[in-house]
Amino acid sequence: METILKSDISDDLKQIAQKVFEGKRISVAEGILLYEKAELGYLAVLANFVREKLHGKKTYFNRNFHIEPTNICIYSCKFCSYVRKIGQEGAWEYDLAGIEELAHKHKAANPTEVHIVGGVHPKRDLHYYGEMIQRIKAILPDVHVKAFTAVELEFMIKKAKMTLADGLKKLKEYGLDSIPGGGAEIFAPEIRTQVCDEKSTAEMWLEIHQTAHEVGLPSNATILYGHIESYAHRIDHLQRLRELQDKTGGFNTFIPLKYRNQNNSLSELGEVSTLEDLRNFAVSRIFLDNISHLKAYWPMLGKEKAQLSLSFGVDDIDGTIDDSTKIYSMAGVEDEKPQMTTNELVDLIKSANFEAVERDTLYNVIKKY
Ligand code: V47
Ligand code: SF4
Repeated sequence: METILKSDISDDLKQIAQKVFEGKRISVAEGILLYEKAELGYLAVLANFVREKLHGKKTYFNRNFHIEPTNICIYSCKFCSYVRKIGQEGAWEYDLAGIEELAHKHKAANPTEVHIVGGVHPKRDLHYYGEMIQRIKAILPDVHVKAFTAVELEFMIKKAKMTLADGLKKLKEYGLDSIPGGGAEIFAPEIRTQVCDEKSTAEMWLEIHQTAHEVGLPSNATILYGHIESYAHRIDHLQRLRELQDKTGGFNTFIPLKYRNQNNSLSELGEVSTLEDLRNFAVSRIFLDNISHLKAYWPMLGKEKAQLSLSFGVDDIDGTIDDSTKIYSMAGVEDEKPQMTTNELVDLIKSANFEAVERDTLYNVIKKY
């Protein structure tokens, strides 16, 4: 740290380092400056300082699987490789019996979490998904149900003609335990309207998460980066999350999702470099001083890059997955069958000199390795 403060870097970057070491919040302008001017090694030192202050060397993972009930969606986000319309080739929709089969199939792996995420199906409302949760919990009574992006929630609650608060309370009664971070994409309207014009607005996404926190449902947050957004747009996104977190404290984890470019309408854009991924993790860790955890979602990033990210502020690499998600293989990620055993996750973490900790969804420690 001393070296950073004395070294040959600009005064504005030194001031940012000073603030970070003193535990002070950095401003929007300083966040943009970090993206634009700071070298990777410099970002790594600052991000790792924040990470170690919060979590030491602990690196979290869980035993989870996904259920993707359907890829049929009323929207057509330009970055989405997974969406299909009713009757289109490649469309799928599980009925409730099919969902029960999936729960049975994954039971043997003894998961602590099921993550449910899918398209916004035109015919299904809150009560259908409520029954889905109940049937899953009848098979897996102790599993934590982390389900439905704000975009799916907005539609299913409106379709059931309920207010946001009543809809979320009702889902909680059905057994919903928390909300995943998807659907946030990028909040800045000038970019959001270009990449996902039709789906929930930024304001609606934030209102749903605020309401969820108020009714006692914790949640995660994401950003979709590496397409047509600028650094200022990324910081604007982080700033809106930081503001909401100041109000509610309901976010557990922030998950930057790298735009993957196969089989979608933005394919010609290409993908950003690993260097950019690491810079993005580091700036997120430094800027978001009030969200405890930073996750590298390995099915999206790849195992080795997820491991590398642990030195750039990341303290969580998601879970075993058990080959249960198609979102990323359809967008071009090499790993066609995403699954890791507990031992593989532990090895990945330990071989990078971090401490592996199995957690539940809310970061209660299950086992230290
Ligand atoms: O909102 C869609 C993203 C998200 C692409 O809360 C894409 O723990 C990259 O939110 N390239 C859904 N990303 C997944 C999600 C998530 C994943 C893991 C953990 C958690 C959590 C949440 O997937 C969507 C969208 O941003 N996405 N297409 C693509 N081509
Ligand atoms: Fe639908 Fe989600 Fe794909 Fe957008 S990202 S088209 S909301 S499934």
